[in-house]
Amino acid sequence: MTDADRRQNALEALRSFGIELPSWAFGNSGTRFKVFAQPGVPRDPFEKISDAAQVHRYTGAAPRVSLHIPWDLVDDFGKLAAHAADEGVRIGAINSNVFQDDDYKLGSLTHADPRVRAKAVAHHLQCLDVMRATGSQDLKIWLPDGLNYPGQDDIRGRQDRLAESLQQIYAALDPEHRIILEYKIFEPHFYTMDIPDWGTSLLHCLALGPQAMVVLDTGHHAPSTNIEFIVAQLLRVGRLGAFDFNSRFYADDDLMVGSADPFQLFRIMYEIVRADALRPDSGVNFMLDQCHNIEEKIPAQIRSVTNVQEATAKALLVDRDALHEAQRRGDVLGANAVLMDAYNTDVRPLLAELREGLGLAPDPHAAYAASGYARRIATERLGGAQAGWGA
Ligand code: AOS
Ligand code: ZN
Ligand code: ZN
Repeated sequence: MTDADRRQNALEALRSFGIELPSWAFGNSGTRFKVFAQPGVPRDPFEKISDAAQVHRYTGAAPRVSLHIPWDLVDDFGKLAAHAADEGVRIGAINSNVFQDDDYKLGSLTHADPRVRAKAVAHHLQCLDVMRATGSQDLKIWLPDGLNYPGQDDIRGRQDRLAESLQQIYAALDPEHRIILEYKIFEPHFYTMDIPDWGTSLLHCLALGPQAMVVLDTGHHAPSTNIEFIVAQLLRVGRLGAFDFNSRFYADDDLMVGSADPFQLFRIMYEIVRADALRPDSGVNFMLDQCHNIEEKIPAQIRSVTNVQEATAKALLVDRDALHEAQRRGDVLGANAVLMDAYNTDVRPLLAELREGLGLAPDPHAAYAASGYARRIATERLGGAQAGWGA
């Protein structure tokens, strides 16, 4: 395949590549020290979707928005889905929330008390109803459950209770639904989490059945974990359901994807391309899970989308024949050079061409800045409480 052919293939693959945005990226957020308010921030889930739609309008690559229940609770979810359609986007994954209720202090789906477990299961069934009303297919489960002290509870008993609770939720899925199950090494608990790693998530998914898949949040690992290895492994067994993309320097930083380590993002996307998992029907939902504390939110989401697109374009430009040949010959330096050549390519002109082909401005950042939207929402959204990272 020639360079020109690879370029054409990359353009074609990128045309149908979509990244899902989190509704909570558009609300006010901060750290545990302070939440910073920004002018024009959405006052309700409808306005969050309108803001997310701006990102799609200028990138052409962000067609869905994940919701969070109860932060995005509305009386009429059909109306919210219709609003999304009017704005040119769709509702994506529905995130449950079992981390803000006193009942869940010692666990939710793993809790020792059957009453608390039943309440947590019922919350997930409510999320399934939201999925039915919005046309969403993914129920995203991240559990805050875990232990702070050795002996605090029985590690194995908690796994058994988790399996049983998940089974009850799984049994309520419609045929087109999936459970996507996230893992996290630590936080809010520090001795152990109940789903601390991809192995635990995968074991639960395998026990549940084919409609259960693993979510890989790029910020949820120990430093220097080889994340692309996990990606390759989960793809091999057909259980990579979704990403929560973000960037981390230290822990679960939730910063803009690709900002700390664009090379890691490229390596991850190469494994995706290698497995032909970029296709919209591959079953991998490419979501962002980020908060923007000090930077403007809509431009930060645009930057995140373009960062993922750049890493993906580079991954698509890898000369895989040359790489395979070098690997077969045992040419260590040659194989590494093939990968680095693609990584060092400036793909911004390719992405500008992609956007022009879609009828968009070549630079989405400039186009959004020129649109006047930020000024308009700052003036129009003066009344009412602004939505925060939570409600
Ligand atoms: C928490 O650390 C996880 O990343 C979850 O995906 C969580 O639901 C998300 O950050 C929104 O709260
Ligand atoms: Zn996450
Ligand atoms: Zn997280």
